[in-house]
Amino acid sequence: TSPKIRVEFDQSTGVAVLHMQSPPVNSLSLEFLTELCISVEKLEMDKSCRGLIITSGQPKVFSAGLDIMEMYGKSPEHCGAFWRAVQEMWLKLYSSNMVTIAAINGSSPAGGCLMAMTCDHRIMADNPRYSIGLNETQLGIVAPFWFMDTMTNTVGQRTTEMALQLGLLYNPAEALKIGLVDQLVPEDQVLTAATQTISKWLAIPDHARQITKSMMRKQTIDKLRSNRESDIQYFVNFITKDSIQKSLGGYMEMLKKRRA
Ligand code: CO8
Repeated sequence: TSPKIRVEFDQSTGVAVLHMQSPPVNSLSLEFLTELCISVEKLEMDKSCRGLIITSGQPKVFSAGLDIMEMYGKSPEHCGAFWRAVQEMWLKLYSSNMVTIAAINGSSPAGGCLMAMTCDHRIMADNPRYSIGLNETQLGIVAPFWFMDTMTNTVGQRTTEMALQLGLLYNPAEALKIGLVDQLVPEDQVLTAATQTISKWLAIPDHARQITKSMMRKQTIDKLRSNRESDIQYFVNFITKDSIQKSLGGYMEMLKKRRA
């Protein structure tokens, strides 16, 4: 199979651009997550790489979030392995020492929004057809505590409480207003703007910025690190329930019908 991740590293700036290229919608499958984690880990270990821009190589979509097919009709063992990979992605990105920027050039629901929220700065294409948010309740599922924590850390308690219960998806203007994204730019300028913004972040001494970032995020990260196994157990029990499987099945059908 062709690679789902393409990394371009510019030695002169120390910035890597990670292009997600898993057609049609960059859904986060086990294979995709494994490849993503390996790529990020390689960059993390490369001392010359100081910044990471994450973007999509697919038109109209940043990432559709978790691959629903990895959670639908699968064995508990499979669901467990999948969930461990989702945790790993979040841990790697949220605790990265690099400056991370999400160049959100399309819709970014659920797990896609989570991935964007792990970054230090979010730039979104100013196209009202795109949306971003944690819409889990709309699928009849519950965002795990660390999804909630990440959103709370980004936009605050009250906004998160409302957004999560209603499963809100925000258009770019609304997302900017609540601080879910930091900057809107015309669609064809997302990557250019990310490159400009990252150079400002890179002007700060690395060690001071890195320690500050890790102090700010430590509590949230430790909470998952020390509860990984029970979080996996909880997920597997939840997702394999008949009622939840039924909701997921109905949602997939709705996605397909919507297009027909
Ligand atoms: N997983 C698997 N397949 C998907 C997904 C997905 N997340 N999203 C889209 N697809 C499929 C579609 O079914 C469609 O398949 P087909 O070609 O066979 O009909 C194909 O991808 C293309 O999709 P669209 O035609 O819908 O493409 P559009 O460009 O019109 O729209 C969107 C793109 C906006 C991304 C749209 O596809 C969409 O809204 N997708 C659903 C996004 C979503 O709700 N994701 C939630 C995933 S759950 C999650 O991330 C967190 C779960 C936490 C679990 C906690 C439990 C305890």
